[in-house]
Parts: sequence; C-alpha cells; structure tokens
Amino acid sequence: MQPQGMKRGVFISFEGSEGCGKSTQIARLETKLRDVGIEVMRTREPGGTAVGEQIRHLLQHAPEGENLTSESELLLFAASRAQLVREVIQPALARGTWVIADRFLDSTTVYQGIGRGLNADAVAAINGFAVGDCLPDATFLLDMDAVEGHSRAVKVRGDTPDRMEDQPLAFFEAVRAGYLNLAEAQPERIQVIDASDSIEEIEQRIWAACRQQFDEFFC
Ligand code: Z5A
Repeated sequence: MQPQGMKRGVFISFEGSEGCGKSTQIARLETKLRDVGIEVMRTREPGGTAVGEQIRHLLQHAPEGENLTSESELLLFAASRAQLVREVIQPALARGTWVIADRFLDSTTVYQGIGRGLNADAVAAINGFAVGDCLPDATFLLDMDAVEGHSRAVKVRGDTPDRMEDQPLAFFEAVRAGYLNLAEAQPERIQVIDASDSIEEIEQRIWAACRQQFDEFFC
C-alpha cells in the first residue's frame, strides 16, 4: 500500500540483447533524473540483492551451474527477481524513488521462453508468481542486430563468454525476434528504440519519452 500523500516512484525497465547499450543509457537517464531533483536507483538482473548476486554467480560463472537444466535456469532467474522485487524495488517505489531496472521479466519471457523453448504458459505463470503486481510503467527495448551487439559486448568483456553468452547465433536471433513480438503485443508499455543510433540520439529519445509519459513529475 502506498503511504498517504506520497507519490509512488516510477518503474522503468531496459531490455535487449547483450551489448545493446542498456548500461550506457541507464547511467545517462539516472544522471538526467538526478539533475532535475528526482531520486532514482538502478537494479540489475540477475542480482541486485545478496541472494540474487549468488544466483547470478551460479547462472553465469560457477562450475556448479554448468549442467543446469533450462527449467532450473528459469526458476533461478525467477527466484532472483522475486527477492529483488520485495527487498528492493517495491520499498523504493513506495518511498517515491524511481527504479530503473537493467532487465526484468521480459528477459525471462524471451530468453527462457523463446531462446530455451520452454512452455510459454509455464514461463508466464512463474513470472507472474515472482513479481506479483510489480510491473514496469515503461520499458525501453534497445533493438539491435545480434552479431553487432555481440561484437560490442566482446569489446567490453574480452572474448570469454559466460554460460548465458555462450550460445549459438540462432539463440540470439530468436531472442531478438521474441523481444520484437513482445513489443508488438504490448505497445502501451514497451517502446522499441533502434540501438544502432548514436548514444546521444538514443539518450534524447528516451528522455523525451520519459518527460512525455511522466510529465507530472517534472513540474
Ligand atoms: N538473462 C536471462 O536469460 N533471463 C533473465 O530472466 C535475465 C537475464 C534477467 C545477463 O547478462 C544475462 O542473463 C544475459 C541475459 C540473461 N545473457 N546474455 N547474453 P549481463 O547482465 O551480464 O549482461 P547484458 O544484460 O547481456 O548486457 P551487457 O553485455 O552488459 O551490455 P549492455 O549493458 O546492454 O551494453 P553497454 O555495456 O551499455 O554497451 C556495450 C558497449 O557498446 C560499450 O562499449 C558501449 O560504450 C557501447 N555502446 C553502447 N551504446 C552504443 C551506441 N549507441 N553506439 C555505439 N556503441 C555503443
């Protein structure tokens, strides 16, 4: 429940394939929001809580995660998010802080549902159970060619992929198509942005969209 007289913060998520520029744009949006006096925090997934960071390690780097089945993978992503929602996101929104999420439930819908080919109804049910009614007010999908995104990511991290990154190109192409289908189905929430435009152009577009959609916060 929202405390009386206090405006709930805005919840924004960023989605897209590796290297599409989520972290870059989140940092810029955070700065712009702070500059106009809005309190803001960012989260990342998997991770963002002590439990979530352990899950992240298991999912991405730990040798114990090597034989994870797709079903276990799905449940681990969901567990990380369930913790993050209740421990971090909901309390922040309730005290009026804006939350910018580097990935949220659309990642699971697309990576586990489409990429891993898990049953869509099961993924939707588990996603719903994990987040309850905590859904983003707006989502920016940074869309880009999978090969280009991959080569950007390699430049940052070097050529040693973690467990999630170590998939064939077809996996990432399916993920991209899955994201675009999701955006088409939910145009009121998900805005597609061409991630191959310049960093500055994308920043301006995201800022304009936020100013327009959440104008009551900018008086
Ligand atoms: N995953 C999942 O399967 N299911 C789930 O439910 C969740 C996640 C939540 C998390 O990866 C992995 O988990 C991810 C999905 C899966 N696996 N994959 N593959 P992560 O958190 O380690 O990393 P990531 O989310 O994939 O993102 P990233 O690689 O860190 O990239 P990014 O944040 O989107 O991009 P960036 O760091 O801002 O930019 C990359 C480089 O490009 C950098 O040098 C920038 O300066 C440059 N850049 C950025 N924008 C531009 C533009 N516009 N032009 C030129 N260059 C640019």
